[in-house]
Order: sequence, then structure tokens, then C-alpha cells
Amino acid sequence: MERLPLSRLIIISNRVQPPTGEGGGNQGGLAVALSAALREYSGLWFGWSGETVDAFTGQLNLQRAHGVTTATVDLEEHDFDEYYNGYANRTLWPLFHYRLDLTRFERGFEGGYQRVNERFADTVVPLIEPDDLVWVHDYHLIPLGQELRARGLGNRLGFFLHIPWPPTQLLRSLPHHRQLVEALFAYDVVGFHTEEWLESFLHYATSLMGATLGEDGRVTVGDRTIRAISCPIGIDTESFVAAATSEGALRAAERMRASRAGRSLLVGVDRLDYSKGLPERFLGYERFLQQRPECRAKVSFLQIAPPSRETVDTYLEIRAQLDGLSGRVNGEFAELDWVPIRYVNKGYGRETLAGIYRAARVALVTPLRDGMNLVAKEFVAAQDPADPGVLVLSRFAGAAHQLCDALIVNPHSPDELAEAINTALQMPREERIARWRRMMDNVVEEDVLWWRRRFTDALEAVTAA
Ligand code: GDG
Repeated sequence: MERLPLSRLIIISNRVQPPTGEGGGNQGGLAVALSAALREYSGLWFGWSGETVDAFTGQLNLQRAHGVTTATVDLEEHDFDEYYNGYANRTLWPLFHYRLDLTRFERGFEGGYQRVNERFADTVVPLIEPDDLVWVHDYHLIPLGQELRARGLGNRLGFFLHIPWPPTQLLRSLPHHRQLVEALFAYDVVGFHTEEWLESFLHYATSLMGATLGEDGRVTVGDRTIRAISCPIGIDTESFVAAATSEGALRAAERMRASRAGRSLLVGVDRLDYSKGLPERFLGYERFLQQRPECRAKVSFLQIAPPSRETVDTYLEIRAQLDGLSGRVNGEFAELDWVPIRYVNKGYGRETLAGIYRAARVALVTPLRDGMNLVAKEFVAAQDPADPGVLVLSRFAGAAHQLCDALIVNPHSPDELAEAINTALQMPREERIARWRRMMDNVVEEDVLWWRRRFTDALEAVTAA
């Protein structure tokens, strides 16, 4: 029998994306996941409105849509520059994705990050009742738990990191790294997508903080004991399967079928981000076309890459780099009636996306580093069971730990990518079905509800202080 949650759930994340109803619009994976969690519990979702004002007021904007209450607050322009564009996206994001070369260390960023976490704490505290479970999300808000405790909050506090946790030696290059990690000890439960990220965290805690490890993921530093768990996020599988056979999806699949003119469709869908390995993917595809002239004009590669974080310079650079690369490959190989890469810089609705996945013979999901990667799971969920496509998946995506039946590749190697594309295109239907079945079992079993329960069960099991 379904157990009804007794506590309310307060979700806190940088951005709040209320559900958009049937079809899902352009809601990202995390937003879909959290809306599903909030529909089951009562409670609310708190975060930044995405708007900036001249002076911070802490005024809340409360809304309710599709069973989810949201509370948002505006930030100041310099908060946006230092906290969001600065420490979150110029310091922590690149560092945690192993891109020390792109990581910027600036004192102003760090100050802004701390200030916004304090502002979030000041604003959200009055909304929290004593029995509420509080679940904080992602790298933007690591110090929030500490700030909430400093304001007297005794609630059960959880934190989930959606991106990788870097190896200790990398993390040590961050000024005040210990302070950041110590802040995690204000929570009761800390979750990571994979054992790999969890182990890196434990390595830091034991080797640099003298932490001792106990049963069930207990980690003690001084007088604080937390539970650190691995808890891989899933997708809203049931609704994605439905989306893939919806009217909108069928229309999109039909459009794709007409446009590929009998060719096999390769597809990539990624936020335009340097962690997603897009230049490397284009180079791998180019290598495939070079090595297999007989396959040219038999394939068509569609890369959907909606721009993101366009106010951060490295994101403009990756966009320019991809424009150049796709132009080069197309210039080299295109024919009158064939363009090798269709590279589209905009987003599509969820049903359209599901239809595109279903029409594809191969998905290229080849990030250089990714906490999980939901596109890989969505592609699996969208397939026709009788004639499924093949997933080519980077070994550096968290999803590779669960989707072991994908063709697992090293995304840095153009030869390996070219080889995997070829294997995927040649794969007999029985093998495609067998691989897909095993992946689909995982996507069904460990879906977003499973993920949420695994985390909130751990949080509920904590004895409130
Ligand atoms: C972070 C971590 C982790 C993309 N383009 C369109 C569109 N999308 C949707 C996809 C998917 C989501 O955005 C992207 O999720 P990912 O997991 O691939 O990546 P991040 O945005 O980097 O997310 C990641 C995730 O958090 C969850 O923990 O897996 O590792 O980096 O759902 O479908 N959706 C629509 N149109 C598009 O054009 N509708």
C-alpha cells in the first residue's frame, strides 16, 4: 500500500521551474524530477526568480500551479554577477567538471556566493515549520545548510549534488576548499549520483578532515555525523514513454523521417556546455565520415544544442567553436542533397524531443564529464521496443554506471567514437533489442520516484535534532 508522507517537503534550488502541465514544455530534467516529488508531498519549492532588482528586498512571490507551490525571490545585479555567473558557473562548475583550465578564482565571486546563500537563508527560514524536511539542491547552495543552522533551524536537512564531485587533488586548488566541504557537514544527508563521486567526497573527508566512516554511509568529523549516500537520479519514465507515443512525438518523428530521406539518423541533445563534449563528438563524427566514405550520405547527424549561460564568456567561446567545426565538416563532406551535420541552437518541446529520439537509430551522448545525464535515459525510454535505437554513451557520464548495455566510449578519442558509430549502425535488431531491454529495465526500475524515495527515506530516517 502507498505510504503517505507525514512531513512537508521544502525544496530549495537556485532556479525554480514550476510544472507546465501536459507535454512538459521546455522543462529541464531536474525540474521535472522535483515537480514530481512535490506533487507527492505537500510543501513548496523555493529559489531565485531569475529576475534582478536594484536593491535586495527579500520579498517573496508565492504561486501555485499543477499541484506545486513555488516561492521565489529577486536578487541584485551584482548577486547575479558574483554568485551565479561568478562562483557557481565560473568557479565551481568548471572545477567540478575537471576543467581547471577554465576555472576562475576571484575573491569577489566567493563573497557574492556567501552573501546570496545568507540572503536565501534569511528569506526561506520564515517559511519552514519544525517538522518539515528540507532538501537543498546543487552546487549553487552548498553553504545554505550552515546558514540555516546559524538561524536556529533544527530540521532534517538534506543536500543533493547534481554534478560530479571532483578528486581531492583537484578540489585542493580551490581557495578555502575546506570551508566549502565543512559546510556540507551542516546537513544530515548528502547525496551524490554515483559511487565514484561519493568515493571522491569520502576521500577528501578522510584524508584532509580526519573523518571516520561508520555504517550506512555515516561520516563523522568532530561532533557532526552525516550520512553520505549515492542516489542516482532517474527520469519520469512513465510520462516520458507516454510523451514518445503522443501526437506531438509522432508528428516530430514523421518530420524526421521525411527529412532524413532514408538515411539513418544520429542524434545528440545537450545544453550548449563545454562539459558535454560537443567539439569532440563532431570530431568523432568527422573521423567516421573520413574512414567510411561508403557510409557518407547514408547517415544524417542532428545535434540539438539550446544555448545556456550566455552571459558567461566560455559559453560564447564554445558556441563559436562549434559553429566553426560544424561549418568545416559540412564544407568538407556536404553534397547537393546532403548536409552531414544539422546543428540547431534552439530548444524543442518535450514531445517533439521524444519523437526525435524515437526516430533516431543512434544517440550520441558523449559528455567529457557529467553528474548523471538524463538525455541518455530519455533516449532509452523513447524507443520503439520492437525496433530500438542504439545508445553511444560516454564512460564519464554518471549514467554509464547504470546503462552498462550502451556502447560505452571514451569521448576524447575520435577513433573510438567513429568505431562506436559504425558498430551502432551495423548492430542487428536482436542485439539492439536485447541491449535496450536491459537498459529499459533500469530506466523503469530506478526512475525519478525511486530516486526521490531513496533520498527522502534517508532524510526521514534521521532523528530530528
Ligand atoms: C544537471 C547535471 C544531471 C535539453 N534540450 C532540450 C531539453 N533538454 C533537457 C533534456 C534533459 C535536460 O534538459 C538535461 O539534463 P542533463 O542531465 O542531460 O544535463 P544538465 O542540464 O547538465 O543537468 C546532469 C542533471 O543535472 C540532473 O541531476 O543529470 O549531470 O549536469 O532532461 O531533455 N528539453 C526540451 N527541449 C530541448 O531542446 N524539452
